[in-house]
Amino acid sequence: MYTQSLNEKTPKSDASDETSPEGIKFQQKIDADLKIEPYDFMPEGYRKTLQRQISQHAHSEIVGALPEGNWVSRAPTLKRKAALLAKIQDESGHALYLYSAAETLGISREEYTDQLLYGTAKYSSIFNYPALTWADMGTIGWLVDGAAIMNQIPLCRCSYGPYSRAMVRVCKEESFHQRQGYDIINILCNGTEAQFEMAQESLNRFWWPALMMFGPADKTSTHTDKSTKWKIKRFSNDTLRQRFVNATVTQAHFLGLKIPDADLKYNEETENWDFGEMNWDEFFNVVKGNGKCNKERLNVRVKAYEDGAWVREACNEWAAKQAAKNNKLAAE
Ligand code: BYC
Repeated sequence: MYTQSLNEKTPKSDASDETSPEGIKFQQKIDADLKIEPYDFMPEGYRKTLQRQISQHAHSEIVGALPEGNWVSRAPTLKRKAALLAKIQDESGHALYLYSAAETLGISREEYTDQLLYGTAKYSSIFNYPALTWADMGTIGWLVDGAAIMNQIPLCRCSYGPYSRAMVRVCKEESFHQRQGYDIINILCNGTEAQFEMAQESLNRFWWPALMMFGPADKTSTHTDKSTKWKIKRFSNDTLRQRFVNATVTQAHFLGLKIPDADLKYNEETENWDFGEMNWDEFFNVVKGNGKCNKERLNVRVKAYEDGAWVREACNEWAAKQAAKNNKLAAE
């Protein structure tokens, strides 16, 4: 989509450039709600923040398909199998748009992949939890894609053009994913007692990890201030988390499910659902790589990448042969 941007060197700038005349103009553009495009001037901090966030987002889409891939062969009906396959395909597509948008910032997709597989790049904490039952496919769609939509709709208005445009399509597809998840849970909740219990047990395991997707509390978030100033972030982590809780509690109650939080209480004054304290030790532990599935998820990706090396080599050989043939024809 944007790979032509790699053909020429993207303009770079030094670290102090936020206060330079170009840096001041850049901020004025952001303040006026104009988009920043790949060849425009941008401070190095802005570029780095976007490289980090967009690539983390792309990695999340790829790793996010792994818990679902596990359930394709075990989906209960052909309809469910087809929907799950379509969802996984959509997620691979999201990763492609996002890697393409990230490439416009001067790092190639291969380098981003390297950072994930052999470096310290992150992906969303939520995908380090196992999908143990069929109900988890419903909960993941309902809560994980639901949280993703809450976080990503504002990204459609992000100041960086390629990222904001990629997010428009991503959000439309996430909306379908959220509905298919809610539909699975709805059917289970209206089924047998055992099916209802399966849905409740799944909600019990995924509720808090879904809230953690929004990132650390505002007071400990390291990037929010700068990202808000640059209009990469439109709302803080806590604001979006609260909106998600407000929307989801009502849905859970409609289904007859109980949110696993003894402190959950409607606050008439703020018109929000107040909720209990998050287990931040668990969050940071997962982010550091020590969650239930971190090692397994990464190992699967490394194996897939290394097993596919011969395909990449064959494609490069073929492309080189074609180029040589075309050059020879052109010279005749
Ligand atoms: N997991 O300063 P903060 C999806 C890291 S949905 C892991 O608040 P920021 C999907 C953060 O990177 C999921 N790490 O950061 C859905 C930073 O560490 P570094 C993907 C996390 O960036 C269904 C540190 O904590 N969505 O793809 O301002 C199926 C401090 O945090 C997490 C996106 O990526 C976390 N949950 O705000 C398939 C959306 N939270 O980098 C796929 C785009 C925080 O300094 N991203 N950290 O070492 C964002 O909106 C923001 O990056 C976040 C974090 C709100 C996630």
